[in-house]
Amino acid sequence: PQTIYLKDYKPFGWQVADVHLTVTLAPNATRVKTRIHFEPNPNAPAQDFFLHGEELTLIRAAIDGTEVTPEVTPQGLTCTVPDGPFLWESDVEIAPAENTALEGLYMSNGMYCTQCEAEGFRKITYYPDRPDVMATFTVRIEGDEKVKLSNGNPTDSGEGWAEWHDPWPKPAYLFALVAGDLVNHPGEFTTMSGKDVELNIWVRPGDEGKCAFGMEALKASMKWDEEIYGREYDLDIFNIVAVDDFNMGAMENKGLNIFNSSCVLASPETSTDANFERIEAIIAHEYFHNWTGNRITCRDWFQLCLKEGLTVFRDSEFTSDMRSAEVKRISDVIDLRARQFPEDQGPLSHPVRPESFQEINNFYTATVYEKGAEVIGMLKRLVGEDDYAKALDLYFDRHDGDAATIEDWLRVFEEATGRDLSQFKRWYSQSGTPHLSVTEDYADGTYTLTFAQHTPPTPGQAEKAPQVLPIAVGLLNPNGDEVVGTTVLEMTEAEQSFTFEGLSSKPVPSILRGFSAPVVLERDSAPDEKRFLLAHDSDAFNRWESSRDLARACLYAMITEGDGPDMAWIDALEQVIRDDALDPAFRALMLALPTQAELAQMLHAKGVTPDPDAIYAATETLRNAMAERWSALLPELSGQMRVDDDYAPDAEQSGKRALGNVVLSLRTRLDGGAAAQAQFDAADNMTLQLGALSCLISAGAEDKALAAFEAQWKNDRLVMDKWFALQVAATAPENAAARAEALTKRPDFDWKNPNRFRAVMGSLAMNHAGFHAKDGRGYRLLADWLIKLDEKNPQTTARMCSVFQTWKRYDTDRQAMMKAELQRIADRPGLSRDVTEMVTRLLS
Ligand code: HT7
Ligand code: ZN
Repeated sequence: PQTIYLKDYKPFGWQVADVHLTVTLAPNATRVKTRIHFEPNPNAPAQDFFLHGEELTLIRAAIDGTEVTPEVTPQGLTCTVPDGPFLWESDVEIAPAENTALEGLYMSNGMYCTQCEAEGFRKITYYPDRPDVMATFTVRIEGDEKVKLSNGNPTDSGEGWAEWHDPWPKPAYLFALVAGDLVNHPGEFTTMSGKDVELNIWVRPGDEGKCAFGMEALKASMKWDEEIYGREYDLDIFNIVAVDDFNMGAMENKGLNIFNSSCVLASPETSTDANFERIEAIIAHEYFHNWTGNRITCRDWFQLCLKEGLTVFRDSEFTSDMRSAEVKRISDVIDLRARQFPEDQGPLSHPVRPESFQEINNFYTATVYEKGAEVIGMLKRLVGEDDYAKALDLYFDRHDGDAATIEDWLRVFEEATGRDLSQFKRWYSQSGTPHLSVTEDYADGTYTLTFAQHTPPTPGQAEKAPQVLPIAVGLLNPNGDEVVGTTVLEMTEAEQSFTFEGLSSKPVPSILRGFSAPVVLERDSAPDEKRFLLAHDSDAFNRWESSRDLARACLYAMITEGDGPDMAWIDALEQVIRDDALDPAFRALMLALPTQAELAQMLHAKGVTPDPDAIYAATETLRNAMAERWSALLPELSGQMRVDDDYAPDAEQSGKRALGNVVLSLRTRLDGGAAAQAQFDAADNMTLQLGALSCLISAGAEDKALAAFEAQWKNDRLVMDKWFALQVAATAPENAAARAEALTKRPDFDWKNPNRFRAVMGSLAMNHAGFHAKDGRGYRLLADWLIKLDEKNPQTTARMCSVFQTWKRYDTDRQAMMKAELQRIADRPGLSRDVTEMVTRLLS
């Protein structure tokens, strides 16, 4: 496959004035008639006229009304064109019913829908399918379906047809079309300038009752973006459509967002609190793209973080405002460490702005999204709230309507703040996670912190330069009072010292508060100091981190030295768990242990080969010790976490249920599942029902509950995804792969549906010791299914290949087995470009 480089960017030779599409729908023979007014682009170098096009049957092409015969290849067509402006026309035929890749125009449960990001529009018609070519679109849809939607505003309709016009110039990746026998949940919103906007969530009949939460989340997002960023919606209508078959979470098509149904449909009976929170965040994310992504888009796909990093940052700010900022920050860091750190520290490591790719779909990664958001968080921390707001205003003013770059983004910050951001820019080009070590010194009232940073080499980048690190620090005196409040130190050198004067005693430092930079902090402070911070730190993140450090150290000693559980930590934690002034959601996070994958990462970093069975055994032993130590406290806490009010998925109630469920999982270790069975039987919402079922599966006492759950929910696809996933995730490692395999034999294992496939195979990969079973059965099963899925859906297959990204950490037997499976995939004739690129990088 061909490699594309950022350095080779050149503008397209023509501008597109407008695009007219007529789409006549038929499952196996949809006709797409295209009319485009092209005019030469004065800012582009001379080039052949080339339009992307894949899997299209060209019926006719014409220039200025005269038929032409372009040269057609599997990638597109070239044609001789006039020197000046001209009208391009083409007719093509496509077969949406045969499109299992879920890219371009495809069918899901009889409904037509599209997914064009990143390069799917070229499967609909011949077009310059690149984000810097922006045009207004007029779309006529012909077909018998009751509902026919596209971008922009509806302009006209009649029996069997509907027309839409989108007045905002956009790249083709934001094009969308939906048609089907759908029903809507309506809503309305009046913008800050008094414009009424019609809102709709379109779903399959039967799902109408699951839209109310999504609608409220949409309105809250619209209001928040007006209040916080001054951004107003810009069309008469905003449509959301729920689709069952979708490769990712959702898509921000202009005025017509398309959602994986799992990311928009919600009801208390069928959705967990975590589902509600995720739905709220994704609706916000897609809505916020209207300004950060759509009105200002990316010049090329290397700039993906320009829209994704910023939009993730904005959606995390939104969630922090809607719920608890502290809990959100801790959750985001857990997620970053679980998904982005392994990527940055393994063979798939790439910069936030990659410099080359073969298949752009492989770069919708945690690095681009989540590390991209962290980079913006650091920028905001460095310049401060006011200058951040100034820079953003300038960005929106200056670049509205542009296809912009990271250089444009940083320039507005430089101009708004007078700062030189040339060193900061390394965050976009340098891959890998910086390691930050720290030493301290105290003499005569002066306290000095000396930091050293270094970033280990990553593929293609042996040498690393120092990066700008905002290090938020607070100092506590020995009584636990804060003597220096949170201060952001700006580190720019490889090694750098910062002094604090006038301290009457040696303080206890609280370093990297709020996880102020995405680094690995290396500080082996004494357990006493960690327990002190666990008890006294005013920074919630560092309070949590101190406890996490103690848990990591305890598990490390258990795994490597055969030590017993650290009872001093368990007792210190008990004080936090008992403190009913603390948010239950925060206490639930405090109770969770590091994941087994995180422990494997820690062991590897310390030069110890991780043994998944030993890691699993240690975490089980530690949890049992916690349960036994707190045997009297746990039922008491369960009682305190009971919610008697009507169900609401708000932060307060969901915090209580989160803590209640963690407590239940500990109690299950003592009572074999009696309390869990009682919770399961009485549950009137999915959070309690699923929490109880998870405990019962872990205890091996699930048969009755599992059957009851299936009987209750067998007709609800999204709930059954949970049923599939939980069995694999919560089963003891020795049975996980066998259980996953058995589930794949069920007739309702609809493996072509990405949600169902991920429910089983994604959960297997998450069951750390189960996936890494010594006999290699987990690896084999997953590889078999990846090979099978690649023939239908390369995108989802390629994304799932990344579960092998840590293969070089394990013992030689496991390494050899994983390598052999990757090689087996790589050797498949006809392997997709997506998967070829992934396995090649994984094996490098
Ligand atoms: N911008 C959207 C990305 C996306 C996507 C990318 C590749 C293939 C399928 C896809 N579906 C959605 C979603 C987002 O970040 O908001
Ligand atoms: Zn996004």
